[in-house]
Amino acid sequence: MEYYAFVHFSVNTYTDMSWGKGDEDPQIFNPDKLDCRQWARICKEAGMKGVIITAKHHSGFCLWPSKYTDYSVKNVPWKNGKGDIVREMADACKEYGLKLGIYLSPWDRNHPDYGKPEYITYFRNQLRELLTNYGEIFEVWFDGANGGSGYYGGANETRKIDRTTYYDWENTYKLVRSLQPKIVIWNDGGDRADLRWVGTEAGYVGETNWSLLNAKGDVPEEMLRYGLENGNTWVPGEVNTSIRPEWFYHPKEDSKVKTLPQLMDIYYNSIGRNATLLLNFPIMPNGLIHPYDEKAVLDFRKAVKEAFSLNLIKGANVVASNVRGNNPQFGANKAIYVSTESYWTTDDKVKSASLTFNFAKPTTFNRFLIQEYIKLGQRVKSFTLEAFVNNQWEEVAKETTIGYKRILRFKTVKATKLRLNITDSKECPLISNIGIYDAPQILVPPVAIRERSGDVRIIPADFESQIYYTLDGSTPTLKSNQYTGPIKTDDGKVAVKCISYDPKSKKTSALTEEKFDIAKKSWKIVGIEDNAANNLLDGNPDTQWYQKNTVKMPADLVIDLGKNQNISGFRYLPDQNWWGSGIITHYSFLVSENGNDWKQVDEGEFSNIKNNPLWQIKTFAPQKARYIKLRALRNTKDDDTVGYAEIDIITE
Ligand code: FUL
Repeated sequence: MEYYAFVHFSVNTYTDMSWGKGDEDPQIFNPDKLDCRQWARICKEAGMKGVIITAKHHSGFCLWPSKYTDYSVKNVPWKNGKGDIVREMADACKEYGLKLGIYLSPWDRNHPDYGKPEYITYFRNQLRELLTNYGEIFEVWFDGANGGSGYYGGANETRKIDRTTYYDWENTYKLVRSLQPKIVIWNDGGDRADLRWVGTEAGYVGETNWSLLNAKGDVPEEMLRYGLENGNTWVPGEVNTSIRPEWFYHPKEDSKVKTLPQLMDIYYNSIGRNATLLLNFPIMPNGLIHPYDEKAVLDFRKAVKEAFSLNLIKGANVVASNVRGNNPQFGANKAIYVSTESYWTTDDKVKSASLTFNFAKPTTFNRFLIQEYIKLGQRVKSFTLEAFVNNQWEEVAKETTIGYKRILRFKTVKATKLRLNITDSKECPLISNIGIYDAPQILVPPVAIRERSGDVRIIPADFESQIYYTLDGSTPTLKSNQYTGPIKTDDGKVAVKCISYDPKSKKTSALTEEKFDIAKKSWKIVGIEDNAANNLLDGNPDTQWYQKNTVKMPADLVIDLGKNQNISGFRYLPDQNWWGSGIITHYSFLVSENGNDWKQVDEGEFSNIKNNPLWQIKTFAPQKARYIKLRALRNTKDDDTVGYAEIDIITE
């Protein structure tokens, strides 16, 4: 299916939280403009094949009137408790020719029995409702996330489950398959099912990407990313990511909708790397997808279509180093799509082979697309690509796996011939489609950061483009200031808007918008000698600092702001590396005027920080203070390491 949608909607849409706690009052749920037909129309126009709806997220709140709980749309103001969003979604999908998928969170922060065997019965009852009453379901999504704590019917406690045994997946899978024989089961832990998580929510999978894993045993994160060459089970990767930083709607992210270049990167790094793409729309409190998200996804659709509109390889004369039994059924020309059942292949046991394409005239291209005939398995282990330029062969790419689809991007070449060399394969290679394309360049918006000195630095994505910016809130144009180097500012807050401009194509990029709080020039980290600790104040998300071996949880980080400030919140960015450590999940925040007498002003969790390590923003009633203390209570690995990429405060 390649490409389908996620929609995230629940009670926490109304509380601006990433995860509901399970105690949200259903009375807040009132999507007065709810229109699943709008969601379906956008998905359809965006070229998607289906939609997966969060029928029940971690909050436990049900978007359908489940017989087994009152914590659902039965008890909300919307439609006087007579509505059913899963039904409306199913009807809209039918109308627009989309498939319907169901997300049902195993972790339920509302249910009193969560953690006990009774809950599994409840969970299966709900599954039965969802997989019986809404027609054909193409995919079911069993999220493995579990932060422990919850409302749990009023108990308000932390409950630990053993994720390898508690849910008894084997029997749940049997139930699912008996109700929906054609369904695809997604599960990121426990027993392997039909699709795997790729280990990140950032929108990419490994360049090497095997669709195999072993049916049993641990799956380290690294394996989620690359698959397992000799795994014994077919579990292709599904890249799940949101069109905004978070999964649920937050008004503050209206300026953070993914840009066209970001979405194109995601496309090449998911669909272009043998995975499917599951792209999420957060639903607004009024029940609609935001117009910015709609525009972004439709522009994305247009750009993908434009890039792949013309396969320039068609018409080339193709010669293969080997054709199975010299049989034209498997001839070299079958490497360019003829039908879903056609492919080029070699004699048995041939594990390296090449195809040479001779063009009638010099041909310009910057994309290469290739597909294996996947019904007979994923075979190719490595390949190279060469272009014949100025009478000699030049290597354009050297890669590993192909799979269902692989797309390569490279600098534009103009060649008279192209050669694909399959250099290693598990068995004789089977290639069902190849394409080359000349995709238009897309201008990437710049990145703005504020250094510790207070200077604002704007980083262009390439060498050719120019940057224009404003500091007064207005939208930059070519008449605004041109960026030439770090921008001096006073110590106060700064709002930067900037664009890239390519003088050659005369195109401008999407807008970058950043708001920075007071400068950190006079801040000091108290009691730390390590110079590297400055990394957490340098404005650069890619540098970090760890407290380890020296601290035990709870671990404190104390900062002297140099003078009293009116503080109404703080921001924490965890380590941005793929296997980042010391990621704080539970914290408290304290302030002090003199550095001795502390007052706790906030305590809580950073929801979903492990899978989506974004800026965590916490606010509280304004406090006058010169010292701040971020106390880490727990991290994602339950050890004593605390890592910080950045710390910032929010002032009145
Ligand atoms: C994660 C969840 O915790 C997020 O809230 C979101 O639903 C995402 C798709 O999966 O594990």
